Amino acid sequence: MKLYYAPNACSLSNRITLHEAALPFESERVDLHTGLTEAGDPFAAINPKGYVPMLVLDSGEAVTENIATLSLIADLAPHLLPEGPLGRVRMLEMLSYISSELHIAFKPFWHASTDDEKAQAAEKIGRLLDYVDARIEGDYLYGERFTPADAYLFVVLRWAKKFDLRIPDGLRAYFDRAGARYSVVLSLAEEGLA
Ligand SMILES: N[C@@H](CCC(=O)N[C@@H](CS)C(=O)NCC(=O)O)C(=O)O
Repeated sequence: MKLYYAPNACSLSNRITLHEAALPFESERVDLHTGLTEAGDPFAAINPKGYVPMLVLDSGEAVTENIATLSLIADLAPHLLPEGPLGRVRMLEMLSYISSELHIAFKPFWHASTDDEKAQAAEKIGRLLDYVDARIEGDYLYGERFTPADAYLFVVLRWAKKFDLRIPDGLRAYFDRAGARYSVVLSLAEEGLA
């Protein structure tokens, strides 16, 4: 399997989850500014969407969209799913919340925007994180098991720290716990973020 990634992007959650799953994979960096891969190929020719993550299976089939790629890894390593009969649904529920509510709310911090837009986004992100904070069930989102949703949440919390946004106390402790995991330490080192 091959992961196309950009350092510090949401693709980091795939790298962390692949390590949690102990699945072998290779990776290739994409420069999102030049649109070129590490090998010098135009990424748009590989993924017309032009963004990461993209997973290419050994069969040659490509999968994009973080919710789909993280779900795929969980399908290959079901021990990563939250426990219980609704485990997979709970994971999808949280991945969707992180992707379509939280992740997207960071847009003004990544792209040109006014101070007012940034202030509104900061307030919204704080509210969205409060919701997550109130639902942490143990060490991680669903208890003691670190799931793909935890990997994605960790990445979003990294962004919140980077942009100096308010992070609820519970999630600060959560961030430190997640950051100490071997899969996370390894992934950060591999992306040159340690
Ligand atoms: N809908 C996509 C969004 C992925 C996304 O926003 N990727 C960002 C990095 S976190 C990216 O590659 N942006 C570059 C671009 O859009 O040109 C998903 O959920 O996977």
